[in-house]
Amino acid sequence: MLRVAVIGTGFVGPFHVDAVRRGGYGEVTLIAGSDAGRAAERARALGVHRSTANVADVFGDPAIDVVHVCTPNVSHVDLTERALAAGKHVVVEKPVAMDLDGAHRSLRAARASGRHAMVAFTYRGYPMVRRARAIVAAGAGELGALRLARGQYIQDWLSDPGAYNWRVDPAIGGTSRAVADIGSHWFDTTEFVSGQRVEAVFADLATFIPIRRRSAGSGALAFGGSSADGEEVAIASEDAATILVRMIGGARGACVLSQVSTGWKNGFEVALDGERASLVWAQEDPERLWVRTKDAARTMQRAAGDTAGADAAGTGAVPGVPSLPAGHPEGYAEAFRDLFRPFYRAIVEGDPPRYAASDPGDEAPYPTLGDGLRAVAFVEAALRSSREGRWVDLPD
Ligand code: SOE
Repeated sequence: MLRVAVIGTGFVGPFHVDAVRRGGYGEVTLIAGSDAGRAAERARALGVHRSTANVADVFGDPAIDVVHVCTPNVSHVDLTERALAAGKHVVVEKPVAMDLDGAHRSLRAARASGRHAMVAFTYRGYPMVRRARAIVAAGAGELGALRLARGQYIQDWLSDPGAYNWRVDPAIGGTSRAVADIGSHWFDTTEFVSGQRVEAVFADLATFIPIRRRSAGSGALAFGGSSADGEEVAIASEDAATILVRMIGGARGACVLSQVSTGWKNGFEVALDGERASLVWAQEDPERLWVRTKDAARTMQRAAGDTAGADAAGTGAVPGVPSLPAGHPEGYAEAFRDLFRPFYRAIVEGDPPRYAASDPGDEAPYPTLGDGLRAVAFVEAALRSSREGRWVDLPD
């Protein structure tokens, strides 16, 4: 049984703990966080026996095989490097780094370590996202040549001035907010489903709430609510962005990203318009995939085996995995479980680790640090494009 440590006591850590347990991938033996009390409380709440405020306890424990880095963005690179140097396999939250240099450092550290390392691009874990990818991969089949990649990722948890969280602090969250936090998901899922790479972006970033109120302890978690008082803090990172994209294969696209779209909670949508058909998948209705042709619009739903077999190829059902049969809705939590399955399987089976960004036709079984780096390149390109008012290429 693999031993697992989760570093981070915020919103996403419990989903990692839950996924490891429900997938039967390992035993979570340690929770680490910068605050001893919070780490202990979180460990108690999740039924994990040990907690620490000293990350050295994680890296120095030879019994720990896998480390999940679920901390604020600023520490992703450092913790990834240290975990890999200590011989651990690593799962790191997105964005893998706050800038491209950091993403390169993590990728280099992974290659040097020979360990498995992945980035938690959650939405690849949904069965209907994988189904969409399979439909597109059928190429000449159902969709035909891709014309447009469209979509949105809109939320409202930062939509009023009393909503504050580490993500709005550039020193902790990074220069970019909406693009890095949720735009990275749109970018990755769109490239994953379409099998095509974005080559250039033209972005317009907007900050609608230039001053927010920060009160002690308020809004520590994503979706943590807002507070009526607190000190006023000037905000530089973007609340929202509209981004045009050009894909290498000639397709064009656009996405709207926002954390201030009142009434929208996790409105993530990926849409691909091909010459013969169009696909739409929406995270808030995740078990359905819309396929539209000139004559008809139909929805596809999860079929038996879609989740149990959710490795990169969409095959290879794993006996004993507690997936629900089709018609029994699964969602966000299960996406983490299914995303991590091929990663843990690769560790157990001693498969060679993969580091490069996924290539259609030669895809890694899990999102690699190379994929994570691409998303950081997207964020940097969007920032620069918005600053300079021009198209900016992504590096190859
Ligand atoms: C907050 O915007 C957040 O928790 C993101 O950080 C996650 O990656 C996304 O899945 C849900 O929203």
